[in-house]
Amino acid sequence: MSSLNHKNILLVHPLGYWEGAADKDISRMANIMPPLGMASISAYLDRQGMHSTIIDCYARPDSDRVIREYLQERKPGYIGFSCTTSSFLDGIRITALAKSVLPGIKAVFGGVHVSALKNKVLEDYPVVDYVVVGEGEQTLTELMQAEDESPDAVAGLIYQDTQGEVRFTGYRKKSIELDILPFPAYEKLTGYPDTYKLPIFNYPRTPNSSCISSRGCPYACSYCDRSVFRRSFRYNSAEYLYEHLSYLKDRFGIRHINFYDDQFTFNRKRVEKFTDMMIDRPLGMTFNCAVRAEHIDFDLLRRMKDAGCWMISLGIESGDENLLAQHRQNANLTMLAEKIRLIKKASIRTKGLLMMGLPGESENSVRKSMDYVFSLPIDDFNLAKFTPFPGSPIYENINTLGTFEEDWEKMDCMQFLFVPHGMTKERLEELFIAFYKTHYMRPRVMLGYVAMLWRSPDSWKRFVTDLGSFLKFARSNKRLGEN
Ligand code: B12
Repeated sequence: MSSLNHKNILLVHPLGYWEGAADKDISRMANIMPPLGMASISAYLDRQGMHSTIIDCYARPDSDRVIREYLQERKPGYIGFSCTTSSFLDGIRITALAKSVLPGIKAVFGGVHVSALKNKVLEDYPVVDYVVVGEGEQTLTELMQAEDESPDAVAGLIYQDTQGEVRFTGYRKKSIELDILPFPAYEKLTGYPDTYKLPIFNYPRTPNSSCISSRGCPYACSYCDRSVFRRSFRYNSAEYLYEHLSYLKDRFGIRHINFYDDQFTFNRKRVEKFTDMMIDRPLGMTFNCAVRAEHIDFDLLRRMKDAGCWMISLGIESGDENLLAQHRQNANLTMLAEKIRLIKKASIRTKGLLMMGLPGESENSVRKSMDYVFSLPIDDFNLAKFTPFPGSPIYENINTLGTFEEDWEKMDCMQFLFVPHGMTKERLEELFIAFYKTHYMRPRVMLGYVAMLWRSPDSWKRFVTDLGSFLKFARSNKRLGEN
């Protein structure tokens, strides 16, 4: 359809939660985070002379109508989707809607789910025209520049050739140097920063935002899908990072940042430099980050505290060392406990990230996890229901390790779709509730939440405002999706 503008793309972040939970709208209420991958692509495209608009369905309850109107008025040549497993089918639904409005529009899918499934996406969902495997900035720009003429010359792309064969042009030879990227196009996210909310009790003040300063993770845990960045680990320099935060402060008034890097402290020198800059030229901002125990020590933690670090999350996953050793490298619970104590000693809040229902999980291993977590000075924790994602090493032989109901829309880590041998779904649910109940009933933890009245007043405001929905949600035995 020649009237379409091939230099224009509508980028859509579809909803990634199961319909059963959607009516409670807990996901929107609990935490809404900016889709940083799409915002990065959008800023990059604009710099290359393309036009892009972002519609984040999480932030726009009326997104179908907004999408339809945009397509009718602006007639973009492309519609692009950023999908996790749980949001993929919503992306497919919106593609059908888009093609009914603009029959010639091309649908491009990117993100973790399609990067893992590759050719299968086009084979099973003919409504999809292109899949971008891995980082999207350059591949999408080249695709839009090619205007359908020679997609075979665009690396990182899956398309259907004139014979109807689905082809992958192969991985891009070089990963992007992160300091050459413009800052994500936050300004294109409707209502940013106020529409976006970090999980309650996870920040001291507002406005706040999430941010990414590196890509990739050098580790290979059984449950983690690394199809997008594969084994690479790249990061923004301390200078770029400082500039990024100054920009967020000056342009949007952001006062707290949640870094969602897989390994914020992996490069010690970078963190030393960054913390020096934050101490010498304070921005009046605080931050949270996630680390691996191997990559922190007391000296670094003290610097981080002085630079504004408010909370550190640490992947514990399980308190059963034998189980842990089956799923991640360097499973050393003694070392992990020492590092958690060091974080507390540096007066930084700690959050433990755990999973329940991994292959090999038993009544005994859950008890061990509870004993372990409750023996530590952890302030908060998140217990995810283990979900085997396509692209994760464990996915390959998951059906030999238990029973797995592979229902993508429900794969939001809030349901036990996988039940390990020797366990039942009902028992896992009971243990899950027992884990949280025991945590919240402890006097130290209760006092910690009371202290949040002055440490994170906005969280309490949100909690009280949304109490009805929280209670309804708690009764339905689910836990908010967060990490
Ligand atoms: C931040 C984060 C969140 C945040 C915010 C998510 C959001 N709004 O984007 C929160 C906490 C809300 C969250 C929630 C969940 N998350 Co999460 N999250 C992440 C995390 C840590 C970083 C994502 C990110 O910003 N990366 C940085 C950007 C630059 O990378 P990117 O998004 O991948 O984008 C690049 C490419 O993928 C590609 N691309 C992306 N979109 C598009 C679109 C087009 C058109 C094109 C061409 C290319 C393209 O180009 C981008 C730039 O190069 C990742 C792990 C990771 N390190 O990536 C997990 C991760 C994405 N999450 C994961 C999961 C499981 C979830 C939850 C289901 C679980 C839960 N309960 O927490 C929910 C569901 C959310 C949903 N919408 O579906 C899994 C997804 C696995 C899967 N197959 O689904 C990941 C991969 C972690 C893991 N390894 O297991 N998450």
